[in-house]
Amino acid sequence: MNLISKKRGRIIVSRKGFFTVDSENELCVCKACTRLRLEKKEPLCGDIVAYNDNGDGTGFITDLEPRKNFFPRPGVANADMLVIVIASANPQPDLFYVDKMTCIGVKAAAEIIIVVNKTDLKNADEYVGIYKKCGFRTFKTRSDTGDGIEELKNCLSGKIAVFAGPSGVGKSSLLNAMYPEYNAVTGTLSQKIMRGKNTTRHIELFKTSSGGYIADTPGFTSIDFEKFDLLAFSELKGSFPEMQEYMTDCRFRNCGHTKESGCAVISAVECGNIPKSRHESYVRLFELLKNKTLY
Ligand SMILES: Nc1nc2c(ncn2[C@@H]2O[C@H](COP(=O)(O)OP(=O)(O)OP(=O)(O)O)[C@@H](O)[C@H]2O)c(=O)[nH]1
Ligand SMILES: [Mg+2]
Ligand SMILES: [Zn+2]
Repeated sequence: MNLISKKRGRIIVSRKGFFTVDSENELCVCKACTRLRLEKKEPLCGDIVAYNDNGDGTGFITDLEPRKNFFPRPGVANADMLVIVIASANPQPDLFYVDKMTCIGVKAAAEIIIVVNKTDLKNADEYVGIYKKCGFRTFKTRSDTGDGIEELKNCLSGKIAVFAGPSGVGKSSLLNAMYPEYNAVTGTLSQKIMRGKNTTRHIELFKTSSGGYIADTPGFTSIDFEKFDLLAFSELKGSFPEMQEYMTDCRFRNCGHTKESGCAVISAVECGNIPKSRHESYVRLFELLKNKTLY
């Protein structure tokens, strides 16, 4: 007969209602107990949970500890970092996408890391310059030669990091370069679509050799952003860290910082203290979010 014991651990895989909980490297595949389901408390990857271990590799999650934060899509709790990966070229960076992602990271109070990969294809200084000015930590990498990989790996050490970025920028390649045991699928989109046909979508945290966890997620798409109310209009002004110090100096107290006269944010853009592309993204988001009913 197996003895049930009470344990505490972190969810590292969520798949079709089953959760793999890691407790000091011992894995237990759990279901959520009925009470949690009735209370609509949905366990997420990254959650610290209390569970009953049946002693045979299965168990029941009985409680969720309070979360530091969570990313609603892809569904990861307690992330320390949001690592936004772009390529210096191929695909061409979509800065509006990056800026939407930074807003989501700021809202979750996760540290934002910007990685510009494929620096062999084009000089990455322009993009790195933009995001350094915002106060984000930035890295230039090449996953084929390993340039910048060690620095990025050190920064992730001991942290829970969510990787996000458009398809093809090299997220999986970077993870493979940092952690050879990771074995992520890389390659062209068409190859992946073929492969992806039979693979179940699930969310998984990979435990790294340096004591942290990585979520290599398909990431958020811009459709998610509009559909899921990831950011409310009332949260927009607080979502651009580099603008905060100027916002209090505008002529009008209720300044929208989009085109008002006497706007200190616009002056800072004009004299180069705030990157122009960031302000353009702010204005686009302002227009996008202001007419939404749900704030
Ligand atoms: N030139 C160059 N190509 C790279 C570099 N890193 C990755 N690639 C290539 O870019 C392509 C896409 O890489 P992946 O790692 O699959 O990209 P991904 O971001 O994981 O893409 P999704 O899984 O679709 O989101 C592959 O063909 C890689 O070989 C790099 O530093 N330089
Ligand atoms: Mg990938
Ligand atoms: Zn203003």
